[in-house]
Amino acid sequence: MDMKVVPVREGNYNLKDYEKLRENFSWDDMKKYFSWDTTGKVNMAYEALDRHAEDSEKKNKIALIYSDPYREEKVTFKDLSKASNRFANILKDYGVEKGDRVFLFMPRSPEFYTAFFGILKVAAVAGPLFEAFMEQAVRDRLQDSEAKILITTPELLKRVPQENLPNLEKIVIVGDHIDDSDKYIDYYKEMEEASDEFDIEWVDLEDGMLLHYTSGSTGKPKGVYHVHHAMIQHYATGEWVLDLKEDDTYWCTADPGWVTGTSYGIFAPWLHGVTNVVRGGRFTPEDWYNTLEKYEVSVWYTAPTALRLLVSHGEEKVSNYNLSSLRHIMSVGEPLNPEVVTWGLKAFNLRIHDTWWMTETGAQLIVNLPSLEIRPGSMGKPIPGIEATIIDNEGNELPPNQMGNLAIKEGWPAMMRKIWNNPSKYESYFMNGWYVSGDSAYKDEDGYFWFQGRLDDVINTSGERVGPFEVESKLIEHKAVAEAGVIGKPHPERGEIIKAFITLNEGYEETPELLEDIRTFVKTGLSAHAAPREIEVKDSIPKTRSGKIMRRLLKSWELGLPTGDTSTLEK
Ligand code: 6R9
Repeated sequence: MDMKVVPVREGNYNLKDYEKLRENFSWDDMKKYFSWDTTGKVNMAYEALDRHAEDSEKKNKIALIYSDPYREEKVTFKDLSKASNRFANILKDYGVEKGDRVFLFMPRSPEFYTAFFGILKVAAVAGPLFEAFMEQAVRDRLQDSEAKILITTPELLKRVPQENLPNLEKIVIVGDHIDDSDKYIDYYKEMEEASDEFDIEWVDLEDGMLLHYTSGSTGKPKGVYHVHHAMIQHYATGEWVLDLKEDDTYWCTADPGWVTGTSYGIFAPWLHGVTNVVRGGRFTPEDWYNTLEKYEVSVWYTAPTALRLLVSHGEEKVSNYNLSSLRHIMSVGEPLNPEVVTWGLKAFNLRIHDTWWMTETGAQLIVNLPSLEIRPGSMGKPIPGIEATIIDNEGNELPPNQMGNLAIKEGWPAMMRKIWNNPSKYESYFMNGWYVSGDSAYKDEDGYFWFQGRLDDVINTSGERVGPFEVESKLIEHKAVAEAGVIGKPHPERGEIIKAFITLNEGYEETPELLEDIRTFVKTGLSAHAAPREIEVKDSIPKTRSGKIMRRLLKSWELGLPTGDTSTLEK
């Protein structure tokens, strides 16, 4: 494999020496950044919001720049703090207490963030749901969490089940709604009447804050439960990885229905008191570049699927915009194809920094720090305070360059504290003191981690292990290929053969010659055994809302099997 390295760049970053950071590091040392170190009282909403609103120099700073095709709004720390006080009062009036689950089923908007902080201020547990969920997905989550209150919009209310939710007491409607039964709360009306003073509910570090539902390879989605303690790691990675500085304008493109949209769309930027851009609605490449240009975004956290879309629309587009404010780009959610890193250097003249973590881990664990050289295709190295390794199925550590299960030494601040209502599922993540990720990877001699696939996705063809990501990366280097999803298809002789689903770039048509050319391209560029024996052209590749290729779904289609839970499928 091509091992070109992208060296560290001076100037743009607050470079911190990796080894020095790791030396004698203790999470306890990070406490000094928070008021609870002296008061003993904690609440994420205080540290991320009210603290700035109380600071005479910060209070009138723009906390949130919200925009969608129909609306643009700038909200200061003070105003967001006051508004969330109002919402906290509403929740309290309706009897919400510490630990109650309050769910949000609504698009990104200033109201979303107001309500979110209001929930934390009463010490309830927030459960954000993707706005594109259909009724069954909403029901599963509200039932399992036994949510007491749901906040939604009139449009989305149609997808909120009205039966079999005995715990759901009230539905807050953000917008016009005619039904005046006392089940509904009119958001705008009550916000006007509520006081903007609120005594925040102080909690313990280990008290619950957030419930994110995520799909595994089997069964119903599981509720991953996070606590206020996580803020230490959000703050720390905000400094080391996001490289946030006082005057940054930061944009995380993720929806808060996904953990990236809360940990890094809410907590990390606001713990650092930076201006946070939120863009609602669907995007075109023009939209993305416009957003970066218009708000002079300096730090940008996005995902490979978005970057690949930009790549497919060409580098020339980038030069139509003034992106001179942009100084730092990061990616998460899926393997970052080396081709995209190379493209980023040309298109933005910037390194794209991959970061690896999971809903369960709550915050970044393996990253490309600005002060580390980038090895394209690698996820980077563990952050300070984190020990990562590769283990075999018995939980033994493996030497460098051997593929196995990526595992993390138990016990870091942002780690999930339970799986809601499912202790045995929670237990199943751990072995010999390691948190076992379910991702296959290897570590090179220098401590860089290389992602190979979800363990359940790894292809075994004629005894050769092939990571679908490697093949997908090669496929999209072909000039005709926009996106690719690769699976192993059972084969009587070879165990599995490689089947690729692809979409084509504009201007290309499916012909037998083109498919053969693509096959040869992989065969000569990667290896014969990695070349897909079958290629099928699609209009789109099924992905989760966080941008992961749903290989499981491709496989079910291929084998004519039931498709199982597809509630996180991007429609
Ligand atoms: C934050 C988030 C977790 C799974 C994880 C892995 C994949 C995430 C990645 C990556 C390769 C990266 N993943 N980041 N794979 N390189 N930089 O994505 O959480 O939605 O729970 O997904 O995503 O397979 O196990 P979540």
